[in-house]
Formats: sequence, structure tokens, C-alpha cells
Amino acid sequence: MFETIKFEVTSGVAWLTLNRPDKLNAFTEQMNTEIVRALKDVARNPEVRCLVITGEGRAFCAGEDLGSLGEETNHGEILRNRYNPMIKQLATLEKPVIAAINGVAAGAGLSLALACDFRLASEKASLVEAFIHIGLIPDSGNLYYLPRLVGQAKALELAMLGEKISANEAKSIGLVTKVIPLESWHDEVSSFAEKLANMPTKAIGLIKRYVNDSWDSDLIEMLEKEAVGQRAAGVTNDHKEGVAAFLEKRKPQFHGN
Ligand code: T3D
Repeated sequence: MFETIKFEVTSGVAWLTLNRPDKLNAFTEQMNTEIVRALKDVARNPEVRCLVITGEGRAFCAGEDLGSLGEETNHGEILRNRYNPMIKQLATLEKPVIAAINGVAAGAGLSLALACDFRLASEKASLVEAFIHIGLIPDSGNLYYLPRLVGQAKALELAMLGEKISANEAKSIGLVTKVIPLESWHDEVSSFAEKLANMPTKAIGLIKRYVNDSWDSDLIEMLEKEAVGQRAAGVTNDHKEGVAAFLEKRKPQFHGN
């Protein structure tokens, strides 16, 4: 079904693995297209309640495959046609998304991770803006997410200097959620994903929608959006189950509806 990615769903979790390990999982047009197709599957499939994006081999993703850029390349069009649809799809996916950063994340590979809701980093992972070293600017949502995650000063430093930072440094500036030792990498990522996949999925989707909206809304608008969102969350079975479980002093069983 796919040639440049692997995609499978188990226990409510979709695993999307970038799969060009000999090129450090660098993006090609085919890979961008396949990722968008997989993301649409995730959005449509009610059985999927969490998405994990990771990389095959020693890298997460090294950004655009530089071997495919020619002198006549129109970078704006490449972004509009290949990268922006991928980032828009991720931003509007109302399910939790984890970037499981197994190794280096560079250029648009880092942008992809920034557009996820959680970044779990292996202790051997590193992050590098990279764009500046080839005379480009951060793209694929990088200039949107980076300052929001780390603040303006750190964003300028990382983007302008393009220095590689370790997983632990990334954690210390709030760029990654958690650093995971190599020996427990797979188990910890799986249990983090399964935990999310067993939570009230609709409420998680609404949280994501309204946190995104909050950057462009004032308090009065947000108060109303919260009222609309709470109305939607309040009619879910998961809300009823949560209240019943609390009153009955038992663990809730959420089904994502
Ligand atoms: O047109 C547009 O605007 C499109 C959008 C662009 C967005 C972008 O992503 S621009 C940024 C593109 N990415 C980069 O500039 C990163 C380039 N790669 C690196 O800086 C380094 O490879 C890494 C820091 C990622 C990893 O370094 P290291 O030392 O661990 O590995 P390496 O030895 O450099 O690379 C290993 C192999 O992967 C090597 O191939 P080889 O020699 O073994 O045959 C290398 O050429 C290949 N590789 C790594 N990155 C890319 C790549 N091949 C193609 N494209 C790459 N991006």
C-alpha cells in the first residue's frame, strides 16, 4: 500500500514509520504524499485513537532529500504542494499525535515533530534546524511552532545558528516532552501511546482544536468557544462514563465516543 512509509494500527494506536533509512528518512514527494494519505486514514478511522510518527533505522527524519533539489527548484511551490498539506492535516487532526524521535530530526523532519502534540525523544536523538546551513529558512510550520514552544529568543538562536542540540537540551527548553533511555524506548513509547488511546478521544480532539484557536482569539471569544466545546464534550458517552466511574469509585472505560 505504501513504499516510503510503514503504517499499521494496533490496540487503537496508528504507527506511521518513515521508511528510507539509508537516506535518514529524508522526504521525497512520494513520501509527503503517502504521509498525507496515511493521516487522512487516521482521521477517518474511528478505531484509531492515537497516532505515533517515528523513523526506521538510526534517524527520525533528515528533512527534504537534498539529492532531489535542482537549480530551478521553486521552493515556495514545493512547500505549498508537498509540505503544507502534511502540516495542515496534522494540525487539524483531532486525535493525539506523538512524534517518537528515535534519532536525528533535521530541517523539515524537525518541523514535522514540532507539529505533533507530544515529542518523545530517545536519549540518542538530536534536533537541528539545519535549514540555515543550506541558505534556507525554517519551513513546514517551523516558524509557527518553534517560537510558541521555546519563546522568541531561543527560537531565533536555534533557527539562525542551526546548532544541533541533544535530547536532554531539547527537554530543558521545553521542546520535547520526555527523554527515554534506549533500553526502554519501545515499551515507553507504546505505553504512552496506549494511555492516550484509552482516554476520551473526543475531548482530546476538542482540547487540541481550542488550544490552537486560542492564539488568534481574545478572552471573550475563548469563553464562548469553551462553552461550545464543553457542550460537545458533555454529550459524549465518555463524559457519562467518567462521571459514573467517579461516583462508583472504579476506573473509567473510555471508548472514544
Ligand atoms: O524546496 C524546499 O524548500 C523543500 C523543503 C525543504 C525543507 C528542508 O528540510 S531543508 C533541510 C534539509 N535537510 C538538511 O539540510 C539536513 C542534511 N543532513 C544533515 O545535516 C546530516 O545528515 C544530519 C545532521 C541529518 C545527520 O548527520 P550524520 O552525521 O548523523 O549523518 P550523515 O553522514 O550526514 O548522513 C548519512 C547519510 O544520509 C549520508 O549518505 P551516505 O553518504 O551515507 O550515502 C547523507 O548524505 C544522507 N543524508 C542525510 N541527510 C540527507 C541525506 N540525503 C539526502 N537528503 C538529506 N536531507
